[in-house]
Amino acid sequence: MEGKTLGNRYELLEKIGGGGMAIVYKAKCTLLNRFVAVKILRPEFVNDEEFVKRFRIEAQSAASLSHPNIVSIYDVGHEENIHYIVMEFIDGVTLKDYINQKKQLSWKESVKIAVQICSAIEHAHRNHIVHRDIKPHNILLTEQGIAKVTDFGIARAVSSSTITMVGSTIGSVHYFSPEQARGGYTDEKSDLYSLGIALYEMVTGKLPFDGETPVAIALKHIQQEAQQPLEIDENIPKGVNDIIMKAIKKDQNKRYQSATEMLNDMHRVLSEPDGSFVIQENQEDMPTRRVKAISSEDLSKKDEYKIKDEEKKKESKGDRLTVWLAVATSAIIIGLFTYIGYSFVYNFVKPDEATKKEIKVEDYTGKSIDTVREKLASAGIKVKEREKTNDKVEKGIILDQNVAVGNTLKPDGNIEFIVSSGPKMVKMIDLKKQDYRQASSKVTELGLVPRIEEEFNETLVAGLITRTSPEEGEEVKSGSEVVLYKSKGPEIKTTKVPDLKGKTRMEAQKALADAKLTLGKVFPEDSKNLTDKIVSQKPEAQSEINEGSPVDIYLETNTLARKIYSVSLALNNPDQYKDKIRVKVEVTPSDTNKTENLKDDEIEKSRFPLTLAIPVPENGTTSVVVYLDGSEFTRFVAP
Ligand code: 3AM
Repeated sequence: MEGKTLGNRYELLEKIGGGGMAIVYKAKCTLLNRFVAVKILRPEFVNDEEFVKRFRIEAQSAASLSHPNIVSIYDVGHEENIHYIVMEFIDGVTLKDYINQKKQLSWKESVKIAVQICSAIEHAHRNHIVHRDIKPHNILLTEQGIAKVTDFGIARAVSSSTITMVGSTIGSVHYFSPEQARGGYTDEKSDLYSLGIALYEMVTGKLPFDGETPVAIALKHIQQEAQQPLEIDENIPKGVNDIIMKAIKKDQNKRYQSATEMLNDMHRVLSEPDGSFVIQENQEDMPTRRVKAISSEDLSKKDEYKIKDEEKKKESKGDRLTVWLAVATSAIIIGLFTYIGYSFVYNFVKPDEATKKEIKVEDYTGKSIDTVREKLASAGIKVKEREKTNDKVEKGIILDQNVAVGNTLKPDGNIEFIVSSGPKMVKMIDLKKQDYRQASSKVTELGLVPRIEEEFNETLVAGLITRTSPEEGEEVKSGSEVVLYKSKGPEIKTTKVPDLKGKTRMEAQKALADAKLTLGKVFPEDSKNLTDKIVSQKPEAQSEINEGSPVDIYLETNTLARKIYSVSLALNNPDQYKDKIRVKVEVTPSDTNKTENLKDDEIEKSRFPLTLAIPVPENGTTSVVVYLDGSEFTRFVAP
């Protein structure tokens, strides 16, 4: 295969891998001069027409997905017996290889990867595409740590018969939901189950259900309870454990009901790893409850002890408090008396000199440190300062002082002030193109308050941040609001369909681009005898449709190939005719056996002998009848 060019533009460079269903090549698109990955369906599937058809349809619908965590599909095609999908080329490894390499990932890294997979799943589900084969082999990790899910919707093409046919696809059974293992109804929740298993594998390095045969594994998905990740590794936070256990519930109704729900919990667990926020449906049904009932006596005893202990603690705490209060009150009373006594004695005995130098301490709070420092310094007092951030008080204003108002300070005395350094400032970070929930929690972590506003964006999918206010790098007061602009996706505008009839394909493409539309399917699909001329279109010209929608075109089918045979027609007796003669020529080609008028015109007598161009089928003949002024003149068979 290497060296072969598909679709006139994809030059296969090297084989990079092979899954159960297809072989993947690195290729170069010579038209756009970029690397792509080309996935070629294995020959054993090619003869299954139904399979090939579904493969194409699914690949085409998956091609409509555009998301940073989904491998983009560029093209789907076939040539002779080669069916292929052209995809974005990812320079990286599969998540399976990554797990095998590292054995076990940290909970944080695992959740960060799972968040990306889940937002890809969320986007696909919004577009009514269920993956059905989420597994670490189908997730590619770029060097920058970006996870990209591949093979969206393609699993639907793989019927159960093909799964048993190809040994390596059996690998998927480790990630199959119980309903898939049972061959039951699969839906969005099945993808979330598989993601749960993948997350389990990432954090523990183990698969929850394993066995000798695919059937044994499938049975375990259906019947066996998984061991909790926390029991395998106690360092796994409770929140992560709970998310996994909810995602892999046997009963579809007890699982996460949407990717969005699971995504919300995963975002939350990043900042509250040990939180108990994962809502478990129908707790009463949980098998652990009976276990609790058995040991209820023990539990209540323990509780009793605990309560007693706490009461004791409280009591002793109470005793200590009384002692402290008594000590403090006595100290205040003693202090007060000493002060009164001292002032009294002092007023009588103070020397004049001393009065001049001592200063009475005022309330300095709310004043500028510069002014106060100057004043106190001139009285010889040493001023110490400590800075503290304060959201409400301007920089340089005194917040507190360590010597109380009314006390006196001697010339070499000390006073310490706490001075405001203004509000705590936070530097805004770059959040563009990030998921809005992730961006929100980052803003909260910075000590700011996020507010979400929605807006249309031509390039970013719904849910990603388009811009922020304040912008990256700006300094803002801690606790202030940050507006996160969340993309609603491109604004859908409508446009009028241009009339494509009579145009060539190229002209149509240009007219469609001008009207912000795209070229849809070209019919008839497989005919060889096509003229580059459009005969009809769908939707019709002048209809109003969404911008970006496809318009299908129907090309004219070529008339059958003909050779031209010239015959000269001379009048036997010219005088018999007037100046103008009505000439009618009927031809019947042998391949269609349909009689058509080749000519039916008034012709000047002077143009005789008249040359007739008779179309003759490649390997056949054409019967010709000539009428002059309404009566048969001659009939012959050409050539
Ligand atoms: O067989 P390994 O794990 O080395 O990385 C994918 C995997 O490699 C690679 O093809 C193999 C079978 O899936 N692969 C799949 N899609 C790819 C893509 N879009 C890809 N490599 C690059 N870009």
